[in-house]
Amino acid sequence: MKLIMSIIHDEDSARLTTALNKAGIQVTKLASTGGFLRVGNSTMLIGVEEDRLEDALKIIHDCCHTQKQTTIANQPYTTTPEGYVPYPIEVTVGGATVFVLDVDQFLKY
Ligand code: 2BA
Repeated sequence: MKLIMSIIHDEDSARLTTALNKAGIQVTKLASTGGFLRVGNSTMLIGVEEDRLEDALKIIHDCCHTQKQTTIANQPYTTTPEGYVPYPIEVTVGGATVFVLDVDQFLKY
């Protein structure tokens, strides 16, 4: 068995959950926060048998889209007598950051 941990944009989470459920793949959504942008994203925990792994990865690929987001850079753009001048930078987020882990044991009590 494999555990997929996938960090995705909040906006994609409902579409992804629906698509996984339609394919008979169970998922748990965790509310998470990115360390760089410090805004909310979603972490999806998906446990699958190995023969469903590629199905699950394809669904994640198809449901999650890249997005551009703007943040304030934490490095000064210029130094002035007044000091620090913050400036906006644009980053491309996602579609999905995916980790695939081996599962030693899967138990339900
Ligand atoms: P954040 O940490 O909020 O990062 C959002 C986006 O900002 C990243 O998109 C990337 O394009 C950019 N970024 C991140 N760190 C940067 C840096 N030091 N300098 C310049 N740009 C930077 P993604 O790479 O698609 O990542 C989306 C979210 O996935 C991340 O949100 C984080 O929550 C998670 N993530 C990505 N890689 C990870 C990793 N290796 N370990 C754990 N979480 C990860």
